[in-house]
Amino acid sequence: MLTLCGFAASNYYNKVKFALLEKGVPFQEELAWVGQTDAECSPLGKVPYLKTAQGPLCESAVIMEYIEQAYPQNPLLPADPFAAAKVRELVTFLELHLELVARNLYPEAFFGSKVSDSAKEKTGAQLEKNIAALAKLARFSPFMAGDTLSLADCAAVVHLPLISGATKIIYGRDFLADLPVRDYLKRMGERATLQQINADRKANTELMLSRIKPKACAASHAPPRQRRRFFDVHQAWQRLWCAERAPLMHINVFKRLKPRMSP
Ligand SMILES: N[C@@H](CCC(=O)N[C@@H](CS)C(=O)NCC(=O)O)C(=O)O
Repeated sequence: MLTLCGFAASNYYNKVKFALLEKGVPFQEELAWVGQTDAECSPLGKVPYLKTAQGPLCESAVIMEYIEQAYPQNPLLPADPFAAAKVRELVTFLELHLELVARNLYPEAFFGSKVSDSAKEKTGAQLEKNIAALAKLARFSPFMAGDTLSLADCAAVVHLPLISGATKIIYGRDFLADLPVRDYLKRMGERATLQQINADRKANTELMLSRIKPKACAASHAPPRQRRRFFDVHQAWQRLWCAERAPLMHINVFKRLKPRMSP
């Protein structure tokens, strides 16, 4: 059986998990926090990675293609080569031009750290341009690529809420507000598969925060700045839970915060 490794607060982990659930492929999950990954499976220490009977695979895009080929049931790519390429185009846009750009904002948006004004300005301009371009490609009718659920939806349901949340917090405005993203996510949220992902993500986020809490509390003698940073992180998550539907995180930043919170 396939084993999906990583943690359920990760957007890239959930992208793969959503595909497995939608396709009805049996799998088990193995918890691997950043810093505790298997270097043989994921040489860069990133999650997710997938253990198969033939060996491990990392990089979510590669994993998705593997699952699609190895388990053709309930396809998430159209049979027609051009239509399949249009789906891949959307995934690339969402990840390369939106999510990876929006990541520049996460340290301040979700982790109580600071992003410079110049970085915010540059990121904002890139996002405006790239979101306008995405609007020309995405259909939302009712799915990202048209009338069929596809790999593009697996990426969209996990990345779009993060981009909305981060831009709302940093710029006071949801950069995706002019696209029918809200309705789309609401519609997608009616799927039992996404409800499961969201519930697991919430539980895993709480677990993740509880892992740093003892350290932060033990650090009550720590400098006020360290303690404040910890509470900022908690507040950001609270804000995100209330603000919208899918708080996820970029663990690089989290990793950087941990040593600072140690006594
Ligand atoms: N390109 C990778 C990105 C995965 C990724 O960045 N995962 C984050 C968690 S959401 C991670 O593992 N970050 C830790 C790190 O980069 O060291 C993929 O698609 O699998």
